[in-house]
Amino acid sequence: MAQPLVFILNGPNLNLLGRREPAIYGHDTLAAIEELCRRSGATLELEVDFRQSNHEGELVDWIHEAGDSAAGIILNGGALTHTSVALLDALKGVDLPAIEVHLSNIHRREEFRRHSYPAQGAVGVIAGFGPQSYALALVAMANLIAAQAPR
Ligand code: CA2
Repeated sequence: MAQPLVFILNGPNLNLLGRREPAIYGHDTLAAIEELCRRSGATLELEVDFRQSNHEGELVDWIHEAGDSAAGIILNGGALTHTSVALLDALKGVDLPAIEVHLSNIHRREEFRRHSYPAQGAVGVIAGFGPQSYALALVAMANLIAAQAPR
């Protein structure tokens, strides 16, 4: 039987990970985080579609695409987290469980990072555990999907 598909969507500048600001975001590249997600997904029997874009509209399009083809969305909106009503509306527009993730603990940082728009459309938020935030989100997503599945 096909495994449930989870979209893991990453926003602006996350492609720069591992090259700058290691004190905040660590030394792992986004490719290394994708590999972690693939391994965690395989253990949890989830198929992972991992993407990154620097463009808000492309992220909105991918959320819509997930609505047609996926069982759940894990979103690190990057800086768009703090500005994008469009990402929130897109999450609200699809009938899927969503989990917001962040590498850093956004509540320990500048005031402007403490508010998230997409969080209002998410089941929950996991922040501050570095790349492990993604692995923890996959465990939570596996539980959400299993709870929905017909028994
Ligand atoms: O902690 C997170 O995961 C963030 O979503 C990362 C975003 C930031 O704007 C959010 O407030 C929290 C930043 C993405 C990565 O930015 C980099 C910039 C320069 C070098 C490396 C990464």
